[in-house]
Amino acid sequence: MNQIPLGWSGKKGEPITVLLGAQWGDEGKGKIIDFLIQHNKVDVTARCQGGNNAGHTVIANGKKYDFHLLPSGMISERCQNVIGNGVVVNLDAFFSELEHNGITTDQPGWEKRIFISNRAHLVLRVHSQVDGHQENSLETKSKIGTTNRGIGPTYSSKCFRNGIRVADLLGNFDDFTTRYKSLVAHYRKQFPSIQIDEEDELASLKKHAERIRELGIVADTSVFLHEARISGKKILVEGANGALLDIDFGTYPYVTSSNATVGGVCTGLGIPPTAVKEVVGVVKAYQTRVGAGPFPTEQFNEDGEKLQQIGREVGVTTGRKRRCGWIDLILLRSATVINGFTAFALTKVDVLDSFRELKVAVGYRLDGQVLNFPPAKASDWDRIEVEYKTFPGWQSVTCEIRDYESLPQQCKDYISFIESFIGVPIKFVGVGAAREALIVRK
Ligand code: 2SA
Ligand code: GDP
Ligand code: MG
Repeated sequence: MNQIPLGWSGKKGEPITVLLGAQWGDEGKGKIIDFLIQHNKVDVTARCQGGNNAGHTVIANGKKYDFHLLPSGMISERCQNVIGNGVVVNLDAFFSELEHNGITTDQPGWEKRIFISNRAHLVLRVHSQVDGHQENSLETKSKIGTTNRGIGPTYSSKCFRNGIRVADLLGNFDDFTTRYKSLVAHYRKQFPSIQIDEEDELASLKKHAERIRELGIVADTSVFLHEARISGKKILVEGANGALLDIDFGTYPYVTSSNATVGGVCTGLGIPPTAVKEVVGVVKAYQTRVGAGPFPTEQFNEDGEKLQQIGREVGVTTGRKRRCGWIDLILLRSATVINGFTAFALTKVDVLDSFRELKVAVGYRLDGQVLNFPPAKASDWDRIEVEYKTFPGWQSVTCEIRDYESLPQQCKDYISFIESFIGVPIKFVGVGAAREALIVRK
């Protein structure tokens, strides 16, 4: 393992910027991260939670990258990248993602720019199989609609305390084998029909162990981040999924299995809350969700279809169609209460260009009572009545616009309303998928 010397000096260090999804994921985090890396001259990007369930798209250098487990900073040769202890790591996916995105071929020395935490938990084949079995065992209306990547079962193993960490893989392989077999046996008792070729997976893990040992990419990443901070390096944390998928504050149980809100940054990287300065929330100008679960502003009509088609709302990891609806400011406000956003990036505004009318959710009622915060009980969601404010559309093309003032007045009114309702400045406005299709407000 890569030993990083801990130069404890009590120095405060460079403040950290955090970027988080403020809805159900797929807000366009990848694109904003790519912008911030260049604009703020970021030295280190770090993932703190989730695994290869995420799908972050970055369009740059005339190429489309899709990152699932890798931090998006991998495309930038100036950036070092961290997969923190809070991330669950599938090593097959790690190496195939590096190859698929051309990192191993186009970027000699890439291995000097990525560190995996020795405390990160491994996603094993048994976890992926259990993910599928658990979903299949649920009645249709209770299915979560997971990405089937074994994320939930891996976090379950972590909490059950029989999970296996990257450090275990780099230790004595006989000990690792014992732990591995006992984990598989544990799940076989619960799901007798799972099919795991243990010897085959162990052989593959042994190869991975040799490769990551040779590459020297496993480290105590909290020490690495501490050292980076005190030596004045700029760190950007890349949240995955989104606030409404958070295991505690999301639409439970229709959530992912990690904290996608700001608390997950500290626990998932081993950094103190006092190190975090900016918390940028990425917000889509409308709302989407992939997988099952409550979605009060979902549109089962032409508007919903139009958003899906114009916005090309298809899952980056699974290829599933995303459900679509109007932006929900009650949910955005709750995400802001939890995350303390200091700025928003409002993305995909161009997708709304052709709409004659737009709606924004501004109130919830449950059994006639005004609700200021989303319900905690899953069954309450079905009875929520949404109050909307309607806006006229701007019906003109925005994708070439680069300065805020040149946006159509109706578009600025829509943006200003969101901004004043939540009380967080919208600093970035996305008007297209390309790197340059972004308005940065002064
Ligand atoms: P899981 O697999 O246990 O994390 O699934 C639990 C719920 O979390 C949702 N989830 C996501 N939602 C949006 N985007 C995600 N990433 C991919 C993307 C999704 C895809 O970028 O498009 O390709 O389908 C993501 N990952 C997890 C999931 O849909 C469940 O509702
Ligand atoms: P992430 O998971 O938050 O990184 O988002 P995804 O990559 O899953 O989905 C966002 C999609 O929207 C990607 O296809 C992006 O290329 C695209 N995108 C990002 N910002 C914009 C924007 O402002 N306008 C348009 N039209 N597309 C955008
Ligand atoms: Mg995504």
